[in-house]
Amino acid sequence: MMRIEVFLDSAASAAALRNEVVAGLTSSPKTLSPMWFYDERGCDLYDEITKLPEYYPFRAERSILTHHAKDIVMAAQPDTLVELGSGTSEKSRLLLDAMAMPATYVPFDVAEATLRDAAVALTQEYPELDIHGIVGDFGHDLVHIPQHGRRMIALLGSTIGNLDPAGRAEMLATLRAGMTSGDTFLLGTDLVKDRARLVAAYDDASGVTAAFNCNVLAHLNNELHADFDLAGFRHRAVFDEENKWIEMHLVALRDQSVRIDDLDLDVTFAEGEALRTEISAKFTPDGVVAELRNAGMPVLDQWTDEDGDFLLTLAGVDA
Ligand code: SAH
Ligand code: AVI
Repeated sequence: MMRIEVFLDSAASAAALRNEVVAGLTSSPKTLSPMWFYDERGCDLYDEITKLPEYYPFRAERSILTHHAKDIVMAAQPDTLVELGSGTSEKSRLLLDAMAMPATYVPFDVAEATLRDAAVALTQEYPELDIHGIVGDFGHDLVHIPQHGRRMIALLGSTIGNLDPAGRAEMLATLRAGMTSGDTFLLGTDLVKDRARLVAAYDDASGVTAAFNCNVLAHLNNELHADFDLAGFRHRAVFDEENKWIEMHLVALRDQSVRIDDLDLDVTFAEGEALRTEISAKFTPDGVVAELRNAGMPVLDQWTDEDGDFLLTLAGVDA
């Protein structure tokens, strides 16, 4: 069984894009939300990133799931897996394989085509799985997560690291408010490590991450009739030691002015000026425990991969 509910109507998402782009490009420093990476080309480029030798987080998290999906499912006893930012649902299969069938899977993503493709493939692979997909923005649409069943809500891929601490606290509080006794939260987070490995993971030798980053400008050109010259910017990844996060920037290679017709806006960039397109926070196991505890989600267990690169944390709800 499969059904997909779409909460992002095109008018609402166009309005969100317009508001966010005006705010981000008129602020100092200029910023954009990483959510705008994930058009169809962006999803394909992310998929390529997951196969890069430098991008260890995907493989490390998959290795934890390969070894511990049974332990996680045993501890959580879910009959429904809700997955936020599910993408191609590749790693989700490891959790589904460990769950007793029949079960329900709720993939939740802003990228409609990617979610639909994943849902169709899963109906064929898991005949006893009831798939209830949700196309939405987890900044607004968490209220639409179905309430029935004993749910494990998963947020994998260190996607939570794309939020700053205040944004994470807000998202966790919203999630906690929607959870009831017996529900659990499974969180994947990348761990703080050697700066060189961190930077290489976001600035690979073959330039795929650079293409992923620049694609956000093509997305704005398409959606907002802007005239960003992609050759006028270069990709940069830096590790901010103080905040313990990677920042991805697009750095202007020359003074330039960009016209965004749909916003009736002209934006100027000085040579060397950076547009921040993503933060990707890196965590410690204790830090994750504290953030979850503060949100009313006591930690039940934590697992890492062999090299200690990545962390999965299972939390419950406080009484
Ligand atoms: N969970 C997968 C994919 C991670 S990529 C993995 O671990 O590999 C991040 C995913 O989150 C993408 O599929 C993207 O479309 C989705 N996403 C990003 N921002 C979102 C938002 N605000 N609301 C819903 N989904 C979002
Ligand atoms: C999915 N997300 C958490 C990835 C990350 O590592 O921050 C996206 C990504 N950005 C650059 N490379 C991968």
